[in-house]
Amino acid sequence: MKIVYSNFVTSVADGQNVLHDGKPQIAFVGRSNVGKSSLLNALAGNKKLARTSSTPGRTRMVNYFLINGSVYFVDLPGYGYAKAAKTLVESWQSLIEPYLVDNRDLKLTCLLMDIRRVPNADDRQMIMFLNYYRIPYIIIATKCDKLSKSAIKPACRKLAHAIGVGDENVYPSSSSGLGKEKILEKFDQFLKNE
Ligand SMILES: Nc1nc2c(ncn2[C@@H]2O[C@H](COP(=O)(O)OP(=O)(O)OP(=O)(O)O)[C@@H](O)[C@H]2O)c(=O)[nH]1
Ligand SMILES: [Mg+2]
Repeated sequence: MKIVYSNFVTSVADGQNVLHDGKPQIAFVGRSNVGKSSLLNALAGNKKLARTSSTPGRTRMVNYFLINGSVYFVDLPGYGYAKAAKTLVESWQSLIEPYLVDNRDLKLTCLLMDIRRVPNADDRQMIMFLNYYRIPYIIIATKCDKLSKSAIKPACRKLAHAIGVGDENVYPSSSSGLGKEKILEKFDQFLKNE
């Protein structure tokens, strides 16, 4: 997939109003602050597309970005932000879950995990959830620029091992564009498999 243009379409604050217009969707989920919005921007080659912030909890709605006029990248609120436990439960129940379950337009979910961190209970719950509902997903390891080049592959392997998936399902990335080609290639595969 070569991304030529991208634009913001809409934000949805209520799980009842998620968008279904027949265009395929690729979603970005993961802990708050893991780098979902930043990765989406890196892939699209547009730093101003999704809002990013060093303060966790920046993305609070389901945000739809149209890529090349034909595929949505969907930025979801993060989970696991301890200081906003109540809001978190609310956003999970009111947005993340209704977005993901029975979403016929959702072709792939990218579950993001910080390459430097050990998966926590929230991440494990997310994986169980994706498995339970048979939602196709890949793992994207974020912030790989924080590691030396030689440390990236072993760290991805360790992450794969920790969550019980094959090494080939973990894709290294960074907001500077590392890993972008392979991730976009993978997107193409899932979009073709309709
Ligand atoms: N070094 C480095 N920092 C990153 C990278 N990706 C994101 N960040 C930083 O991590 C912080 C969070 O990034 P966001 O993209 O806003 O994270 P998010 O997952 O969308 O966060 P929420 O919307 O709050 O759930 C920001 O300060 C980013 O600059 C990366 O690849 N490398
Ligand atoms: Mg965000």
